[in-house]
Amino acid sequence: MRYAWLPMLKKPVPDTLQRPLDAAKFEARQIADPVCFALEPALGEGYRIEKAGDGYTVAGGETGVLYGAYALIRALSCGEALPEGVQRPYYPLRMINCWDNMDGSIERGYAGRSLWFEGDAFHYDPARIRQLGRMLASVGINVLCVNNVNVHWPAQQLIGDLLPDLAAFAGILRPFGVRLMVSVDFSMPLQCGLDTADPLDSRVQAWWKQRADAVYAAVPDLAGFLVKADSEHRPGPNAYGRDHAQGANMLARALAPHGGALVWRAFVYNCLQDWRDHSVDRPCAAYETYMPLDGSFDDNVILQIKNGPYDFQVREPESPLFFGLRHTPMGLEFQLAQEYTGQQIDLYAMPPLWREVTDAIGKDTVRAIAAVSNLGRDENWFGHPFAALNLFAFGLFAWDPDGDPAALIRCWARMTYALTADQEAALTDLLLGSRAVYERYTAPLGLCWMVRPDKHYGPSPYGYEFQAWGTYNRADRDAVGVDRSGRGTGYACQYPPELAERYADPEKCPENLLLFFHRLPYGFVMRDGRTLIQRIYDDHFEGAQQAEAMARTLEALELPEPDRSEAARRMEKQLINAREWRDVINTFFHRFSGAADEKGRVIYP
Ligand code: GCV
Repeated sequence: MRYAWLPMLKKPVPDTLQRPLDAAKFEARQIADPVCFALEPALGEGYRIEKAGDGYTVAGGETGVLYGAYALIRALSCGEALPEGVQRPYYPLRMINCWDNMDGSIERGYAGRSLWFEGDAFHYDPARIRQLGRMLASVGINVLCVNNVNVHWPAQQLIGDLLPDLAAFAGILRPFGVRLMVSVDFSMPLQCGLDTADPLDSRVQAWWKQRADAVYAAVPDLAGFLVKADSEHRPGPNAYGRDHAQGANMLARALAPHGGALVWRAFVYNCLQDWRDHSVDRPCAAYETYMPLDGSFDDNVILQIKNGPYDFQVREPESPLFFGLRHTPMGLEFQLAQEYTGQQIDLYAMPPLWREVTDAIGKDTVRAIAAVSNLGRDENWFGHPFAALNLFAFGLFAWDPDGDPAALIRCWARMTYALTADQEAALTDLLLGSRAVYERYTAPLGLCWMVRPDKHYGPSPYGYEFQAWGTYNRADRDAVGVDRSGRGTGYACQYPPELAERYADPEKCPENLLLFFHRLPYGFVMRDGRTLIQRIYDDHFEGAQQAEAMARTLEALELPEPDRSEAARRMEKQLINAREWRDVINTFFHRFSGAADEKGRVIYP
């Protein structure tokens, strides 16, 4: 069992740890001695580190001392200055959402089976779960949602018969400052003898209140419930003619006496759309649902919104809800599992994406930050050894969203491998540029959904075209894309005026979103004078070429085994994928447009 970063922490964690302070003392002794701890409860998750003679003093609140110990370890192992003054996390809720099913599978999981479920029960190696707690604490992640937002039987029982098991699991993570959250099924009262799950029915309200009381009796520090409702066939309040505020508030009121949060996902759209119907446009859906409800949610509700209006596509604009909602507590949802971005085979380092999003929406627009986990039971936890970076950097980003993406990547590289300065710089650059390369060979210019249906790996430009998911590129012999300006579906009008105007004008729209917002003829002239079709060809050819260059860089890094072989094996697959994307997409558009490549490269007939 390898610990993805901090390789110097070789010792397993004793199972006697009870509190974050115990864990902090244990961790600090692995690297720096003497380290003294001063418990200052008022600092909460915050900490302060000071040099004291030959050693250090770490002062902090109950969990802050643990975070301080890890910050000290990071600073010492990266050769960086100690953080000055009191450090506090920017976002109080820094959560991973684990889409783990109780049969042991993980929805969109690319690193093996669940670390804690198997055979419809909790089933885990406690030592490994302690390592997990350690790994999460080392980057400040403080909440883990234990089960898939698609709640499949018997996961409903996590807040029923399985409560003792949930409590035992929570107990293992508690010393690491990690609290649990549970995804719940809105229709659960129906499965427990009531004839309705209507949120305005007093019996339903009483049922949830009694459930919440029982849950908190077993797990007093539970972070709350996470809910996917009226989304992709999940039950929700709409079935009873109730809106999402009514649904969310009913659950929130059951949790409120216990200090729990109700995290309600805004991933709501019609997944039974008729592709023939051009009047419905999926990206419009969430805004249409939630804007009229602004101000109606209780204080302990957090509306968790995916970064873009679709679904973790390679390039999307930020969800317009972040700009529109004024009186609703919001959470921002990213996905570390690379569902549409290479599935932990292709390299795709995410820190630049997160920074782009918080810069665009304003980091203080949201009060919580969550990411779909990329963890699994694989020996190295992540499938691709470099996919560890995304979890590592996510935790630190959630702590300090002003962190520089390149610095986060460099820090991970330094803590994970003993590289020369040149190798470290090469690995940092490789990862920093990996997102742009992936975007280029797969989906440049904001064209979404040209991916193989269901699996979501590899190209299939027609795969989602005639389906019910609301995912169309509408390519024909003249043009490609959907007009989302006011002349078209009107999606661009959901943004504040200045942004709306920019997005709605093809001359002003950021080029990387051009085909997200516009339907354009292949002869459309881009800002640098190239035609749209030529730009599509160029990007795919150049993206695949850049992937080849990445493979050469990787080889030259001479990483230690087993990471070297594992990364090389995955890179071979990435190259196959990149060539496939290049050729399929170029051929697709060549067949429609009939336009030759100006540079005479091979486009298959
Ligand atoms: C958990 C996408 C994924 C689904 C996922 C869903 C969601 O549609 O493909 O696997 O379901 O998003 O975020 O709820």
